[in-house]
Amino acid sequence: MRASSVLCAPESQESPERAAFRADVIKGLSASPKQLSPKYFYDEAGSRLFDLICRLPEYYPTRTELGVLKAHAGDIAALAGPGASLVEFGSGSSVKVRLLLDALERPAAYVPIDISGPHMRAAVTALARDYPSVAMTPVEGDFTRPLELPDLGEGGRRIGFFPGSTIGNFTPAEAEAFLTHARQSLGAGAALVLGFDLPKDRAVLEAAYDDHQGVTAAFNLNLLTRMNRELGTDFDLSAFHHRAVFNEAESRIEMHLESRAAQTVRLDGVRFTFAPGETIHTENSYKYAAPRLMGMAQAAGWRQAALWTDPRRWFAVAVLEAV
Ligand code: SAH
Ligand code: AVI
Repeated sequence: MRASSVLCAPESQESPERAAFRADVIKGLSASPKQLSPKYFYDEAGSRLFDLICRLPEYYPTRTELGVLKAHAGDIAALAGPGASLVEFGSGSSVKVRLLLDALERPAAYVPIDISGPHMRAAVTALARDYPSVAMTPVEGDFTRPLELPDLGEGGRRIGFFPGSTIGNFTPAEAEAFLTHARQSLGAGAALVLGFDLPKDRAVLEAAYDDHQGVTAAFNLNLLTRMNRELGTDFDLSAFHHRAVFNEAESRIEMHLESRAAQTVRLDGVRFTFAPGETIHTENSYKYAAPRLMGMAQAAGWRQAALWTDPRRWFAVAVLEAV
């Protein structure tokens, strides 16, 4: 047996996560139109690029949500009560949770959940230094699957935290299913602090997802780099370009990787062909009007306890309570 064929026997050596990634990519590139889940953006480079996106002048969601959270951290603390535990879905660099930890009365625990394990753990190590009295139990995993949450005891209230408008990266049906599962896993008496991006002018939206410096393009194209490295595909990055377009009928920004020419990409000996202009649909970012999302939350067993926006009404933060 040649050494190269040993190196090319991925099925026998790879982790369950890598095997699931491979299977999803084969399925997504075989579909018409071609598509991939945005959860695969977040390897270490993708998580770093996302942090850069958050600081871009065009990417208003992060700083707008931070403003809303700052204005209402005291209200959230009053709703949460003393000794609460926070569970953040898709915690990233754990920046926003600092506002809640600062405002809450004796917060007991913080459980960040993220698919980007090393990035999450580095963020939590820094956070733990600043909040030594808060028990921190990071969970690496996919929050769309059943996850075992650490035992948070019977002390204070359980508060789910789902900021960033990450809920917009699901389809509406997936978003409702997520809200249902979150209510079940957080349990009776829980609350959920949910940040979501509101519909607005197309030009503002498209600039936010296609910035001048090309950081969002790099974030999108990094998915090809990741597939080449982890799965052994032979994507030529210069043969694809980033596209972000607001699909008004669906009220969502779509990100695509568009093929500049007719080309073939190989994975495990299978050839995937691209016509010029054909795309891989890599992300949706739904922009929900508040009544629509609150209707979905209600169907998932939550009642609205509070809803705040910024003065321009670009971004909303809701507090939901389990019915
Ligand atoms: N909460 C932070 C980060 C949002 S970015 C903020 O508001 O700024 C979205 C985060 O969710 C990323 O850190 C990404 O790694 C994580 N993520 C995306 N899909 C995920 C999934 N299916 N399961 C777990 N984490 C996921
Ligand atoms: C994580 N998520 C909410 C971001 C968004 O705005 O949909 C991901 C992102 N994609 C491109 N820029 C940011």
